Amino acid sequence: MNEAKFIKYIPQVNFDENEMNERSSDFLDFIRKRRTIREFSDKPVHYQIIENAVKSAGSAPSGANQQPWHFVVVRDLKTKNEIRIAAEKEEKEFYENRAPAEWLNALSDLGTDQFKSFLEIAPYLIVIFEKKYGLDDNNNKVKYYYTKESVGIACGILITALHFSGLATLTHTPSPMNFLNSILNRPANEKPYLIIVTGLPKKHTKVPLITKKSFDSICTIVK
Ligand code: IYR
Repeated sequence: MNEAKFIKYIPQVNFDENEMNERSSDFLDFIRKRRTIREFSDKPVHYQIIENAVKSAGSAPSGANQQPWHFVVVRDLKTKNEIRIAAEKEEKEFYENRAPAEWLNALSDLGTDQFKSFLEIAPYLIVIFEKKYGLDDNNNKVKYYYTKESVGIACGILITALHFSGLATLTHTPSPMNFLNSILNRPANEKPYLIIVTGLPKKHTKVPLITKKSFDSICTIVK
């Protein structure tokens, strides 16, 4: 059995209660301004912003600290075009044949369709892969734990970091997404999890008039 090693934990922040209240309320105002957009500007975005956001995501907690994620940042237009073509093929099938009426009805307020020009127009696609298992130096499988939960948390931090930097995002999930393994040359232990499309919004773009559930309906307090 390996001996776990510990170092002293130094709290990075030490706010008084008023400051904490104010910060939590400021954060709430800020995060509520996040909206998923579907029309992007083609204006370039400085690469370092994307790298910093991915590094933020990579700081996420994960099952047994196994960090079961891989991020592919795509700026190359030819690759974005290949992804668009493959995604639109799946989406056409989804909207025309695969999606049951109930699903299409659930999407009706969002104004989505099979056309995904944002995959080419937005300056960056960040494709997140979930590592279902690891590989050791001899290429033997290493079991990974809670990979879905871990990658979900990392994606939440990624979206928050991009929003904090002033960029807009779209969480895109063409289904199935396995074409991303071949286009992006990723190994079989990695399963595409999400595409985060990011950049600046197209001028005057609109977002659907939707609301979030009330606090009382999403939370129960046990006193
Ligand atoms: N993947 C399709 C459909 C879609 C599904 C859900 I659930 C959404 O919240 C939005 C879209 C598409 O991208 O159009």
